[in-house]
Amino acid sequence: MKEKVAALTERIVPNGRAMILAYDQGFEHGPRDFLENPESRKMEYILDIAQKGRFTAVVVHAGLAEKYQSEIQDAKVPLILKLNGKSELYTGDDPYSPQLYSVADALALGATAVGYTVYSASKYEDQMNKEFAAIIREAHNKGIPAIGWMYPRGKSLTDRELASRTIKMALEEREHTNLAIDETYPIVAYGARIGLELGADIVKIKYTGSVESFKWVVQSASPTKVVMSGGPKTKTDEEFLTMVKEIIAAGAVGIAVGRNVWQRKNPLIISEKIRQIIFGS
Ligand code: FBP
Repeated sequence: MKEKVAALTERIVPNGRAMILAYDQGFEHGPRDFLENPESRKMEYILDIAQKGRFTAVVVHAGLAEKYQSEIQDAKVPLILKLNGKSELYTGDDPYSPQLYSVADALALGATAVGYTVYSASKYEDQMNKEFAAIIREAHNKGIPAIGWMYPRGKSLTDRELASRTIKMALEEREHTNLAIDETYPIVAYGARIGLELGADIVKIKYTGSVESFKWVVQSASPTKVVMSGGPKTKTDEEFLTMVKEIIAAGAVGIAVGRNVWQRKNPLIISEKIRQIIFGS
């Protein structure tokens, strides 16, 4: 099964490089993300970008995967099925994203890999670690890779009185950067490392703002592969492309991006520029 997992990982990360199109935001943020470019509300539009932009995979929840199963197959873009999810409507301090679908569902829908978000630092982190560990075990037994959205988030990150040593390091890092606490390298590296310790094949994480700090994050996760999460649309293409250049220089295999592609007026232009940086062609 190890060989099968490696072969499917290679499909998403051909020649050690990945360019994944994320489209789970309709659940995580709601349709407000589509207002910027209303065409982006349609799965057909996203699949067209994925195919013409030569993305190495597309991420969706089960509802879209089921409704567009044949279109996804025709587009020949590997599917990553997101197995957990939560909306932004509940705004409590400590997030929990429950498992909603299984590895078996993913296989039935023709997925090449499964994805799961872990909010380390939430008071529900144990529950998410347990669910993700069970998913990884089952995915690997069935021969498919598992990808962790490793996003430390929760009240502990901001409660100075209870701050752990890692959080104190993060607070110090924040003193001389403009980063949010969950973008500082001690926190991002910890989340990425938990992904490795749980057995994830790829982790999707936030950028830490510099090549040097991201290098440490990539090294902390190794041999688990690292992709950068896109984040909100930047003001200019250049701003986003610089981040892509920096994470590649730091040793990441690529990106898993949504809004910075499909919220732009011409998503294929930025896709091509991203491709040049990641694949050099
Ligand atoms: P974007 O490139 O649009 O940021 O998408 C990456 C992603 O991880 C999505 O897969 C997910 O829906 C979203 O970000 C989560 O965003 P947030 O960090 O706001 O919860």
